[in-house]
Amino acid sequence: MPSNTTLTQYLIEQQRANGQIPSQLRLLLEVVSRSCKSISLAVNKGALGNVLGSANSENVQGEVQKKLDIIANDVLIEANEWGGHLAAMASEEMDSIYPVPNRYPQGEYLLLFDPLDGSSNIDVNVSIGTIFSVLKKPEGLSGVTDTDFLQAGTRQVAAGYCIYGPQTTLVLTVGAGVAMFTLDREQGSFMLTQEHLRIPEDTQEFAINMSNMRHWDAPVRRYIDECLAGKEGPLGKDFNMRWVASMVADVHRILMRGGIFLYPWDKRDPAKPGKLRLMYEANPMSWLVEQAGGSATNGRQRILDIQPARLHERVAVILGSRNEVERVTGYHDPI
Ligand code: AHM
Ligand code: MG
Repeated sequence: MPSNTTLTQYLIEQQRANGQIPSQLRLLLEVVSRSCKSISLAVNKGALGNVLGSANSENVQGEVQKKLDIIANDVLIEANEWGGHLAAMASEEMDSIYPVPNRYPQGEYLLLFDPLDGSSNIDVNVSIGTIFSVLKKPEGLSGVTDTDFLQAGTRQVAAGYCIYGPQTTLVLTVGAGVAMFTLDREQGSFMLTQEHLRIPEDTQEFAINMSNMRHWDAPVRRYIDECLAGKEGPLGKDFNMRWVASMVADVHRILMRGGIFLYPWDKRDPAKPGKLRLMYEANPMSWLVEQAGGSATNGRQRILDIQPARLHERVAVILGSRNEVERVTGYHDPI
């Protein structure tokens, strides 16, 4: 049901009702949402804006950067550095943290983001998105270092994503459930279109990159084999499969109608805990999923409880409908 509530109104109402959103945090979330509007415009222009294709550079994890990865990163930095609400930012696309320059006032929040998730889909016109997570800078010390960012996901004070798909949609939590806002391009505003999102506890839809099957570990192989066995198998139900290869799009579908998403540890590079990044992807998405009644683990422990050791740390991810996530987690040895 469309409403007349803008994102700004929603945040102010949350501030009044729950004391959930201090004004600096509200400012931060509004600036992030404005950045997402700009990124959405650039994404929509595509070839007309000369924004497609490779930037001929690599990020810290050795991945080739697309032009739009860099444009989105710059938009978020430029919009957020001067407002006085942040101490520093960290991005999947930058080697090190970006402390707010001395010429601007310093705030108490830390912003982390994957500026454009689903990079492999940019040039083929498939949904992509921006994922963000907000932490508070630990009190006491002046200046800001990497260590200030190394906080477990349970310490997030806000998290969300904006998906650039058939609609541009912002999904947000500040710890009081999950709300969804759709960009009204005529008005230039994000309008509240759904509140209190709930993920059904059961599902018959899984999302995994099946081409990696031969590299999976036994518990994940067992679970997917059981899904594929359908009604006649031990789970007693038929499953459907989806894999967009944009985490934002797969998680969005799960928030809308349930499902289970897996990007598990695999044997291709045994030293690598997973593909997805803990701080930029897994933590914000896990908090959203939990806030909507779902569950998120790395197979052996709750993702939000993981104490990060490094900024660009990777992690295995299993998230979505609670009963299925618990089932496959139960197939793993606990830590
Ligand atoms: P990115 O942040 O560089 O775009 O990589 C993360 C993406 C996720 O959005 C998606 O779930 C996954 O990588 C897809 O990986 P694969 O191509 O191995 O299926
Ligand atoms: Mg990503």
